[in-house]
Amino acid sequence: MSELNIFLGPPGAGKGTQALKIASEFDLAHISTGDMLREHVSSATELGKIAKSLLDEGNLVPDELVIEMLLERLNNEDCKNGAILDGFPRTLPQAKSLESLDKEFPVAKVFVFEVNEDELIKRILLRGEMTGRSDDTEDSIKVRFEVYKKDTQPLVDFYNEKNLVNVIDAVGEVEDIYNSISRHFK
Ligand code: B4P
Repeated sequence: MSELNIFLGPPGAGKGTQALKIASEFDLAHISTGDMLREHVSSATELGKIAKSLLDEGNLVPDELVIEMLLERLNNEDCKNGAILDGFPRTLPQAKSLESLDKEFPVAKVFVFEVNEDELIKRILLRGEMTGRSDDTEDSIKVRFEVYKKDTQPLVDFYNEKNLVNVIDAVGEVEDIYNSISRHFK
């Protein structure tokens, strides 16, 4: 049995930053569906060709494609000790797809990152300037926030009903936020 830990939160909330640190400290696989999709785009795979414009606009990639990609990834040897899911699930169908894996890959904890919108915009635009990431633009940010509210935020209630949610105040120093998450893994 390999436990899954879900990092849920709006774009720019620091999920990726914290997932990297927690995964490395506790020997867990770090699975970022955003990173995986960007790799598909840069290698111009069939999935990458479908995903490119959706990512750039700030829209989600269709559930069936992301679910298939995730399920395949969970077969990797590095998931045996458990994994951090960074950016998955993002919709109710995606969350339900995990329920069907409950025996082998139960969801152990869900961390909900809370950051106000002004701070999120600041972080994303700064990253856009520094890295040139093609979805870190004002137009795409607007869409990403709308999509988050409509499709992803309902998952907080979904996991609250299962008593799995830990709310994280994700504004402040990276190290302080890391400490508030890591204590749940000790
Ligand atoms: P992601 O790559 O997951 O992008 P995101 O949600 O926008 O998160 P991001 O990487 O910005 O967040 P982080 O919080 O780490 O997804 C990109 C796209 O892929 C989606 O829009 C969608 O199209 C597609 N996709 C991915 N998963 C999908 C799924 N399951 N289903 C369908 N489509 C999917 O960024 C934080 C930034 O803030 C960083 O620059 C960091 O340096 C900075 N930061 C972190 N902590 C900070 C702190 N404490 N203070 C200040 N700055 C901080």
